[in-house]
Amino acid sequence: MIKKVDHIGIAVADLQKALKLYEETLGIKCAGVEEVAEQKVRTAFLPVGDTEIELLESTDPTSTVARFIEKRGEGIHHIALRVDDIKTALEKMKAAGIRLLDEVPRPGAGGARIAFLHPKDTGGVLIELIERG
Ligand code: CMX
Repeated sequence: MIKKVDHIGIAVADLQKALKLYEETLGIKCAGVEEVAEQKVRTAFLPVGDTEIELLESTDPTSTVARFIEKRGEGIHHIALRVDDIKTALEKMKAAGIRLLDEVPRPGAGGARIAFLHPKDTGGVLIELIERG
């Protein structure tokens, strides 16, 4: 069911400052920045090999990313796993007793369809399932 690690989401307090580290110090080129209004975040995608790093900066103090940084500080926020059929994948997760944070997939950055699983049911890791068109 899982095709690959699509991306690793990292919560950052200041996107420009984080990009300086990733681009200038680590030498990873940013492929684009996009605002996901529904999630109240600005995201930067940095392809690395077969996967990507997604930097997430909150655009509103009430966003989930702002709350995450307030509680836990900056750092790895989620792991996104690519699936071919997100609807079937969600049905399987639900049948396995995992709480779905999104019963119905919603739009993510880059035109993808995404849904999150509750980290309390997945060993403390926030997992995003992602289907790309
Ligand atoms: N990874 C692991 N655990 C997490 C977590 C994360 N990213 N975010 C929260 N938690 C834990 C908290 O530490 C807390 O645990 P304790 O009860 O032991 O303290 C528990 O989950 C509940 O957290 P909370 O802060 O009380 O509750 P929230 O209201 O912040 O909800 C969650 C947490 C995961 C349900 C919520 O963040 C959510 O719905 N996330 C999915 C959407 C999302 O993250 N969007 C941003 C990225 C968008 C994008 O990539 O485009």
